[in-house]
Amino acid sequence: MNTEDELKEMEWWVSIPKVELHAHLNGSIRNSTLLEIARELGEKGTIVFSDIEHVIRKNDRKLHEVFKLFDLIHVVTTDHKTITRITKEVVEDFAAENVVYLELRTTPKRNDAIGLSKRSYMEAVVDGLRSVSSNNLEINFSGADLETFSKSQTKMRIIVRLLLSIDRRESTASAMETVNLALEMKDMGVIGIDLSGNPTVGDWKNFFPALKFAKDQGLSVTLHCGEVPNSVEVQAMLDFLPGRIGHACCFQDEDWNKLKSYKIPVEICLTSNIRTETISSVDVHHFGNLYKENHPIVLCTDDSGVFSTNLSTEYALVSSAFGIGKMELFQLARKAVDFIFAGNEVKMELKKVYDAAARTLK
Ligand code: 6MZ
Repeated sequence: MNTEDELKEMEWWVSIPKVELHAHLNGSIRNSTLLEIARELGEKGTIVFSDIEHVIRKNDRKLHEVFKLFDLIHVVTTDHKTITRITKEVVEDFAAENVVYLELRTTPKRNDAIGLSKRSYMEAVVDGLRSVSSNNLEINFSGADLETFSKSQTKMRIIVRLLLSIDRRESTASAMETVNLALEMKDMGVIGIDLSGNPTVGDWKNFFPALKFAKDQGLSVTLHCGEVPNSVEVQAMLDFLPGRIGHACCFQDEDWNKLKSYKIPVEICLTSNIRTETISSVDVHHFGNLYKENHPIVLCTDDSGVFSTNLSTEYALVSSAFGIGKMELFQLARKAVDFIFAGNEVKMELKKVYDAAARTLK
């Protein structure tokens, strides 16, 4: 394929409506923004810019290095003003490539030194969402006014909902605090809980009480599951019957059997898995088998900033690596609507978006 054909091909993947269900806020920051903020902090003497610059610019990171990078990113981004800014930019970037529904996840953080609480962190995120609407982009994030929103024909539109992440480093009490915060912020677009963070850290038993409480209270739950080999944990996670799981890279036969019999949807993060070497190459990625068996799956980016990708690129990659045609992948994108955590009203709205797109696709 020559460059012109490649560009046309990519335009097509950008043009189809897409649903993003696994995107971490601080992993999705633009590199340019990260470097700009780091440079400013360097000038103020808060950090040494050159120490950070080469880590940010580095592209091939193994899984354990990714978590070191996140600690660094958090030093640079975790204040109210920056959180508001990056939330706005991340949503705008997804909207610009026709992501019509985004479940954005982030870990509420506390830093007493700068007066940051988990709640004020999340309020800064919501401020970022509020500031998204502009002349050419409209956002619906709280569920209110969905009817008016769906009638707007002139602007680009994106529906955003929030998932609060529990970091595997957190204690049970801290995880419980996050779940209570999620319940308090239901009317601000928070619909669920995610368990993430370094998979070699922490114990399922510590998170279980908070996750069970979340589920009992009607919050949806998604779990990072099987990023490293740990069959005991994977089995316990699957038996918890989460609404979805992310990754599923290091599964044994018994894990696949259970996943498939429970029909738990899997958030597939191809580029992330390859870059972190949790899967050795695209052609042996479990996407192939799950797609063939018609298991519920959704293509996602994970950390578009950290792994220099976007959702359109993930679709293009799947198409070329597995030889799947455009219309088949359009149908896969549409099917993802069934696995979102938002309710039926949003699902119906999104199906309308897909039906309209199907009429104009070439
Ligand atoms: C596990 C991950 C992750 O929450 O500060 N995170 N956890 N596996 C991954 N795959 C590579 N990618 C990101 O976003 C960054 C945080 O998300 C989790 C980590 O806890 C990371 O610190 P927020 O917005």
